[in-house]
Amino acid sequence: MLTFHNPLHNAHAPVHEFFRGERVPCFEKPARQDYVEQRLKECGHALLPPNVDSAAVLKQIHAERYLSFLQTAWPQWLAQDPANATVQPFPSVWPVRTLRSDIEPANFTARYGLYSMDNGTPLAEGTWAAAKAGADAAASAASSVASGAAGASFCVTRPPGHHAGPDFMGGYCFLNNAAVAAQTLRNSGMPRVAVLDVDYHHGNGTQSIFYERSDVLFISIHGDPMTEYPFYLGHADETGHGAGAGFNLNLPLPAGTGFDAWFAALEKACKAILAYGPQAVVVSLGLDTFEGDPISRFSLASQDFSRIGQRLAQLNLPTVFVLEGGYAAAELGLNTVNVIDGFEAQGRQPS
Ligand code: OKP
Ligand code: ZN
Repeated sequence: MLTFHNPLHNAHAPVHEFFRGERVPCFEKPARQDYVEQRLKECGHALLPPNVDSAAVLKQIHAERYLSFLQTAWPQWLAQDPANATVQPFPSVWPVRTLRSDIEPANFTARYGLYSMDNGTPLAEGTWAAAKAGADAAASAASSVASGAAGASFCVTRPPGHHAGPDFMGGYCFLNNAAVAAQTLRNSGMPRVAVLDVDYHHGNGTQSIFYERSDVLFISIHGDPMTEYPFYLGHADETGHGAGAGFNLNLPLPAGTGFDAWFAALEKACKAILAYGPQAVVVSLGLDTFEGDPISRFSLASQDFSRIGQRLAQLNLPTVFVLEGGYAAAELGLNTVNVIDGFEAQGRQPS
């Protein structure tokens, strides 16, 4: 497995987020990737820097005006008041139903809200640099599989990406790294790509990006949106639209779900992937299904992640893993390596 990483992830380091009405230290913090890198190195996995520029692919999956906003958000925030250098911006107003989103207001906070689905995705000075380098790492991991240089690859990155939609950030996500990987595989000439999202939270951004397309199948196993973030998408009746009808599969599970029920959902997902007949699979690998996760409510144990890796290898398809969530930072390295080792051990056995 070739492992790429985001060398600039540290540039994205906002201080606070809102949690139950209080400002608390960010759960999505640089230490997460540091722990993963440390464990990968200990286990003999080399970390490669990105070698592909994702700029063109980003334009295929995100709106131009959203990308421009992200790229210039921090300078605009400073232009409003130089004292903002040490202040973290948060959106506080959103164009919900009946309000206009076609006009970009001149006010910075209004534009921030226009391009956000929540107030839980704080911007920092280096957000664009970090997010762009992460998208480059995802494109690199996908390219290595598309070229046949690797049968499987892994993209270690933060901030995560699967909540980021065509023209909005949300849920700590800015650029949709899994969508970048899937689109990169499509651009290489593969007719069909499957995205399997196993993060605790529904991958609303990825679903929306591909909802009307039949060339990318999206499948997600996640906490039931009736009670879990992102709340407003991720129900079982969302099956795709237009050309994409039948190419979206949501498998919501109740908070509290343990490994057996979770694995049964994974089995359904694997069957659907094989029925689709893709040339490659992108795995949006969130590890916040872990029992020790501070913001999620499934109860998978560290050793369960080896079985997940093993099962995914049995698909016997070119595979690109992209790191998403996982907030028990100290255990994130172990849980990540367990997926990789389970995947690779399976590959060494006759199936
Ligand atoms: C991102 B990923 C609200 C805190 C909750 C939403 C969780 C985002 C999870 N202030 N934020 O899917 O792991
Ligand atoms: Zn998550």
